[in-house]
Amino acid sequence: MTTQDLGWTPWPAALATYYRAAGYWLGQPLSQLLLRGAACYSDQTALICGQRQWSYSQLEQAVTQLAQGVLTLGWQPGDKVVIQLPNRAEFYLLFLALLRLGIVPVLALPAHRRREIVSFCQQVEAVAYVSADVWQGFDYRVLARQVQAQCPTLRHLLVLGEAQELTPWPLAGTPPARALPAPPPASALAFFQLSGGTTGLPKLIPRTHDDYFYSVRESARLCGLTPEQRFLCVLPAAHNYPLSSPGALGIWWAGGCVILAEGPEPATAFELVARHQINHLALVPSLLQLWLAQPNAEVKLAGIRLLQVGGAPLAPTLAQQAIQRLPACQFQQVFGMAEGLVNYTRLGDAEERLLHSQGRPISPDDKIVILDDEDRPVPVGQEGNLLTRGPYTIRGYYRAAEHNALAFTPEGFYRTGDRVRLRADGYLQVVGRSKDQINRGGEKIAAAELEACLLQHPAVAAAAALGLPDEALGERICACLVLKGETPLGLPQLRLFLRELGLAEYKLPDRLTLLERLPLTPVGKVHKRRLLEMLQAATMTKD
Ligand code: OOB
Repeated sequence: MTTQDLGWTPWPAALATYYRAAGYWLGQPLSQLLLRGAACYSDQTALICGQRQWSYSQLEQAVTQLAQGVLTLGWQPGDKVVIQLPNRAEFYLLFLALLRLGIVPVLALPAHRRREIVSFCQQVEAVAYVSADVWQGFDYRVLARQVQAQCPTLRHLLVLGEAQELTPWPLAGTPPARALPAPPPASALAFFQLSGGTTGLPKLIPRTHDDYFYSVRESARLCGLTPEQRFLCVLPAAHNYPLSSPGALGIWWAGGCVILAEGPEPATAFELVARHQINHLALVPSLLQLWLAQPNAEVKLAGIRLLQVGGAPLAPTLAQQAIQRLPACQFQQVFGMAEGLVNYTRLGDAEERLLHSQGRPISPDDKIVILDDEDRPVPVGQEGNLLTRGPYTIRGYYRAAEHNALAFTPEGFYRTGDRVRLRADGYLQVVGRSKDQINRGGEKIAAAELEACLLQHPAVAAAAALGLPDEALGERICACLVLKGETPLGLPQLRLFLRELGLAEYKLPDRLTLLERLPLTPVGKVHKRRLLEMLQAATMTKD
């Protein structure tokens, strides 16, 4: 099948052959992970969620049973299903059941709202949308009905919990214990991750069984995971980092135990750390800072043996604090992206590397290229734009030919939008980014998406969204607006307007600045760097 038929870009045949020959791609679907787990670690605990727990064989049985149930709904291999669930065991059960059947999930985050979910459902022509009933005060059933009104392909709105008139999960009746169809080929599209994005609407990232499985196995190996691992998942479970770097899937490859936390609040998370003898955490820098600021943090976290930090720039001073205050713990920086490439500092690396680098790639065949703005290679040690290609980095976003022509080179290298330096020791240092994206505590916001929403406000003549440096979150979102008339517009009103447009809460501006005009570049684009300097100068005079 061609790229056009599939909607996604497979690796060129010669490279695929090479990745197989090199042993990266084993030709096994991701469901193999679970079968192997049941065979190798059968009675050991695989998953804990609240008061419930599953051994490896129970997990495998529960997934098989759910897959049988899903078949009774009439979902077919190749169908797409948007999943939006909080950190509950059912997220993993459904994800694994769909992978087993070759039904392709789109992994939405609980924070997404109508605008994002409609876009995902429309892009993949989803047959179903799966959500919780109510979580953190938000009623997903209302969202589900709104989404269905805009997405005629949706046949089921499956609700975990109180479903009202929608389709309830647990599914009605016991499914017939029939044999499942053959699992999908490993080269097939397995599921979609979401891109932090740089454009008006979030792009979908097609991951295959072969490529993802490789990144999981290698991550587990180089992070030194063992059956003793007790991993507390505090970040949204669907995100690439807690799912596969090495995340829950890496833990199950290694025979360890995943414990789910509903959220990252220190009080509840610390309680789970104590109750379940947690020894492995994966955090973003803003959470690390918050957790270390809690009273007796070093006592409460004394049992941690592997502390991973990634998703956003980590200040060396904060890294040093963590290393000093948790001396029994291995510290690891993780610089990854849902598109593929993941870099880790290695266990046992010297402190200088742990503090000042973001690691090196998983695979010897992750090709790293660093180019200047004219696409010329820069010498080692010099800053430039990071491009990459390799056995688990996508070759194109889903159904996005126009954007792919910009985001990928003709040779298939992905333009990450990150500004990096390659050190003489082969490690990467992230120094900034060229992409117009805001990184708010690890959550990515495409400035263009927010700007498109801001421009929908009837009072707004021009809009620019910027990330302003912030002590706690790394960056906060500032909306800079030029208004059409004299009618004033305040931040609360603006946030309400954006919320009503159906934009996720984490994309709403933290700050609003009204200007007479936006500074422009010679070609008439908003001069973001100058705008940032103006805002910072204004803040300093105010202080
Ligand atoms: C992870 O994935 P995404 O897709 O949410 O975001 C990727 C982007 C990177 O391109 C980079 O701009 C930023 O997030 N980033 C970092 C970083 N890790 C990610 N920037 C500076 N330092 C780091 N350590 O965020 C992700 C995926 C897998 C593993 C870990 C993180």
